[in-house]
Amino acid sequence: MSSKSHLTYGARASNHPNALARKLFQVAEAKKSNVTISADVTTTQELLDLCDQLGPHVAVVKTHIDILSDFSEKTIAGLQALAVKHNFLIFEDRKFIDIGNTVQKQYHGGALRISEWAHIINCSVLPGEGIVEALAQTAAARDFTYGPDRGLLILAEMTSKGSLATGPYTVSSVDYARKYKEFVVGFVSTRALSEIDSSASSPSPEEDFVVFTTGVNLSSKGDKLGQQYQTPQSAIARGADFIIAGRGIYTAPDPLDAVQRYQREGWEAYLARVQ
Ligand code: 5BU
Repeated sequence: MSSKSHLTYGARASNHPNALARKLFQVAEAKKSNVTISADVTTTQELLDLCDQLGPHVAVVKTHIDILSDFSEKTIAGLQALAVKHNFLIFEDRKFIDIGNTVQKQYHGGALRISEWAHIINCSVLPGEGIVEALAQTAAARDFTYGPDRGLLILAEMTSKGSLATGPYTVSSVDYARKYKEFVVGFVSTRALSEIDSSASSPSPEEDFVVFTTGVNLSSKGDKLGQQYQTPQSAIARGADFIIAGRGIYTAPDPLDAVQRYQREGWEAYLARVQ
C-alpha cells in the first residue's frame, strides 16, 4: 500500500476498527481542522483561556501538564468541560519512557491522573515492548471507568536536530504499533511509516495508523535549542494527518487569527492530498 493515506477523514472514520481513531477523524471532518494546538503555557488560567479561544478551530489540544505551576482539580474539570464545549480531544504529550511497572503508575493515578482526562498519550519504545503492553493493560483495566476512548501514539521520530529516534528504533516503533493495534492509534513522526516492512512485521492492507507531526510553524525555520520546523503543507504532503503547532500559534500577535491560518492551510493541504 502507498504509505500516506489518500482517503478522506470521513472514509477513514467509517472504516477504522479503533474507536479513538474514528473519533479523531470524525472531529477533523466535522470541524474541517487537522490542527493540534500545543498549548505549552504554564498556568491553568492561560491554558483554559487558550483552549476556549482556539478550541473551535482545532481537532486536538496537546498538553504538557507537568509544566503548569498550579495543576489542580480545576485544571482537569476545566479542560474536560472545554473539550466537550468545543469538540476537541486531549493529548497529553507525556512521552512515557520507563519499565512497564513504572509507566502504569505514571499513567493511572499519581499527582497528574493522566488516564482520567487524556484521550491520547504517547510513549517512546526505547525501553522495549513492555512499555506498550503496560500502557495498553492500564487503559483496558477493569476499573478504568472513563470509557473506551483512549489511545497511544508511539514516538517514532523526533523533530529536534540530531534526534536518535531513527533507523531500527523507528522500525521497532512500527512493529510494536502493529502488535498492539487495538491501543496504538498511530505515531508521532515526521512522515507516514506504513510502508515499513521489517523482519518482525509487514504492512497489512487494512492498516491505517494516524500520523501526528510536530514542529509545524509558518513563520520560523527553527529555534535556538534544536527545534526544526516545516510548514503545514509540507508536513501533510509527507503524510501527517494532524499537524501540531505551538509557538507559531500561541505566541503570534493574534493567536485566533493564527490558528485560523493554520486551519485553512492544513485543510487545503489535506484536500490536495486526497483529491
Ligand atoms: P513548538 O512551539 O511548535 O515548537 O512546540 C512543539 C511541541 O511539540 C512541544 O510541545 C514539543 O514538546 C513537542 N514535540 C516536538 O516539538 N518535537 C517532537 O519530536 C515531539 C514533540 Br515528539
